Amino acid sequence: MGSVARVTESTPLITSPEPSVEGFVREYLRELNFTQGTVLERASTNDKYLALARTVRHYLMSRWMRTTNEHLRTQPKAVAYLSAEYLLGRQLDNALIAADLTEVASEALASLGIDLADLREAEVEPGLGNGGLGRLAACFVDSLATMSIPAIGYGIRYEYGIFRQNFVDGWQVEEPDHWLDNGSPWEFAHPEHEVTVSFGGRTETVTEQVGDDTVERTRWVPGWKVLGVPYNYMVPGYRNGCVNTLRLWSARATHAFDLEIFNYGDYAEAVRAQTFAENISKVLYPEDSTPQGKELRLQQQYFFVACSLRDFIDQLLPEGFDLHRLPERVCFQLNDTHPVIAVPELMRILVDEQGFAWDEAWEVTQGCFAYTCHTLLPEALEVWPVELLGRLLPRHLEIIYRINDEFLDEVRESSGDDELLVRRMSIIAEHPQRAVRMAHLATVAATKVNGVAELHSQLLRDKVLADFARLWPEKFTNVTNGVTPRRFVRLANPGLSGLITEAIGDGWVTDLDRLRDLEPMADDPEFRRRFREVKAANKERLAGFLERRDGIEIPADTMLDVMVKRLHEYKRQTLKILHVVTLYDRIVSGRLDPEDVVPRTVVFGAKAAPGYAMAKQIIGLINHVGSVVNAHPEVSRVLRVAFPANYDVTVAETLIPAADLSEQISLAGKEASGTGNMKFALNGALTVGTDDGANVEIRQLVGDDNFFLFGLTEPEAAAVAEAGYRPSAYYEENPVLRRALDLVARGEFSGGDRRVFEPIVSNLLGEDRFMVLADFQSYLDAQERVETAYRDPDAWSRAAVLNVARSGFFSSDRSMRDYLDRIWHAEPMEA
Ligand code: B1H
Repeated sequence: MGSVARVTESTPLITSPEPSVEGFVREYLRELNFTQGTVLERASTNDKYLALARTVRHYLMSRWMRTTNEHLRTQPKAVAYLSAEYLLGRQLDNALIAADLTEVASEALASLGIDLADLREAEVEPGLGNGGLGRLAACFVDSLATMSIPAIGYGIRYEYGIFRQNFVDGWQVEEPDHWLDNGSPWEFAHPEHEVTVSFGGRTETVTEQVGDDTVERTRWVPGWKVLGVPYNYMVPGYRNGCVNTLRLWSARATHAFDLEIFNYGDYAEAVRAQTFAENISKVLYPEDSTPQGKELRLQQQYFFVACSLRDFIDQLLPEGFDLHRLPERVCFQLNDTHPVIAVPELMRILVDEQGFAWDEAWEVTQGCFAYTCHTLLPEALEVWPVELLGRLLPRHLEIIYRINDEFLDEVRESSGDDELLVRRMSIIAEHPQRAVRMAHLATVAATKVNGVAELHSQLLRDKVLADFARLWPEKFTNVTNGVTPRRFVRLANPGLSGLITEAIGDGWVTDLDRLRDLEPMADDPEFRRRFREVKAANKERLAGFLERRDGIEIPADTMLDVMVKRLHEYKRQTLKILHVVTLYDRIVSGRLDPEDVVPRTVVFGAKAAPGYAMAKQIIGLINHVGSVVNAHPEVSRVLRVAFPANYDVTVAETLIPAADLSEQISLAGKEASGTGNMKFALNGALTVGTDDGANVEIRQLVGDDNFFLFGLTEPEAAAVAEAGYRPSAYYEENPVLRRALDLVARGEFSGGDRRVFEPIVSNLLGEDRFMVLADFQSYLDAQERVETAYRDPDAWSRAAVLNVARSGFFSSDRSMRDYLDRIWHAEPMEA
């Protein structure tokens, strides 16, 4: 703690080797022999992979050191991205591509009789996130590095990431994700930079003499402490010399804590205490969008945020830096409410530790934070019971109360004491229990609040945070999400990347708007033919992958219809499966000649939160429908269902480039943005989708002719809900829907057992909160249009190419530019 000197001047660096095949072989064998401690003949695949990962690091190392030194030396305004999740995906290929080393490495390994492709497969991806929110953070740090923005990502080094999903008889079973077991060659532990984090205890008031005045100060007397050890990960920019840092914190027991107990002679208790402390970074909570108010989760949030603020102030600012000027040096971007406890933490540092007056501290704090909201679902807005927060962080609770008091005074003043409004806006909710509303705290503290797509930001202003938007209209802004073209096109789709580069040069990788230059190619039959070739090859690659990985067989030459995302009722996987059931029913009952059906393979990928019973039921339904469909001799000639278990970033990278049709079918007004939708469009899939989240912007850009729109709009859905939605009316009036639901209800997919899927059926008929039945017919109609369009390969591939050409906007580089212009006001470093 503080024992390590700050780097203020550049020390001499050993420079990274120049890339050459011979050089790479040398570096590689040195790693294998000297670090891995083995020889080629006896090396396991994992040995070879670890040696390769470390070798690749050599080539990025001096860029990393140089980038870090430059940041420390020039002290530019930096972005500190605070996120409880980073869904990184495999690191090897990304590092190779960033360093432009793929060919050198591949040749070097080949000369040693090693296939690079085999080693890629040995990497277990760090799954330190649930879904879109965590993957977005990973895309953002990639873009920040590629744009040479001084930035650091802060988060948690979970020992267990998102669970591994297995299916047993079609039902989800979770297993722990031992991602660190085979070694973690991409991280650098720095125990010498450990940070102490306090919890519990009480507060007390002390009187201090300041000059002639006596002042009262509050002091936190904590009950227990843990240590945070930083683990650094390289975040390489794409071939630009910049390598930023992702710093993830791991919890350890404090030495003092152990000693005290050891002195009592209770060894076992001391070890137990250690385990208790280390539990904090043990496991990622697997809820996507509906947080459970668990104590350990609040501990995680405070833990990583306290470590990160300390680290930024102590390690990244020069000694003696005047913290009044902190907003000139940093913007802490809050990725949803999970890190919002950073707000009272910074206040505590400034007021209690630095002796700032409250108002001064508040001004600094308000200048340092910005908040991104990622949801519209009321149940997803985090609240912490006051009882729990006060027990774990008593000083922070006091600070939150004072922030609230002063804020509510402002509300009273501006509203003429509208007490209803005051109650609605209060940071403290009174019902059903007294609790801290983290989104309100974030909104009050932040310089800017942004939604993640145009529609979402509008709904935040009009509905979710409407009172706040009326009070502070200028605080609210939008930044539409994006995805990194490096991983999701260049790395995942080498075939398409090659085709694009041949046509328009390789500038698109870092300037995705250039994809516009492809537009004329959409009318070139030869280009379309080659585009189809690439698609076909990607389908073949996918078929091989699923065959090897899951033993799933995918027929060649069918329309690949893909729905991959977390399992959630609002995303409406049930709507998709009801479409499959309808096709099945029509064929089996002889109403539809299989000859008239466009053969398609429907692929699902989805994890359900382990405690989300309905989501797990839906997974069971998909698998059971799939088994019946795939086993049916007539139906399976034209319709297949594939549901590979454990959908993750690695699966996404082979699946998305092969897709023809992208399913984005949430009820309008529920999906904040979606980012899978962007990845599909960029890889030349057409979207069938509702007017929701970023679908709205995708459709505007690619054009109505190249997008299959269906369903209620958000205002329509709101009106239906207002008028009193009756799902059973749709069931009664639509025979096609009735037949499909009846099949499920009668046990067609559960061996005749009507009880198995009864909860799904009765939920749809009784409540159907996300209006699956209301949108059913419109969805079937859209799928008819899909079939018609797919029958004309030339027209389809024209539309697909236009999707690629017009989706450059969805690069996360563009998202970064928007954050820089609207929120961060930071500048790129000189090259
Ligand atoms: C999104 C979450 C989320 N929104 C709570 N909210 C979590 C909420 O662990 N938790 O408790 C975890 C995740 N994730 C997603 O963010 C939205 O649903 C997507 O629409 C959006 O594209 C994505 C990125 O903005």
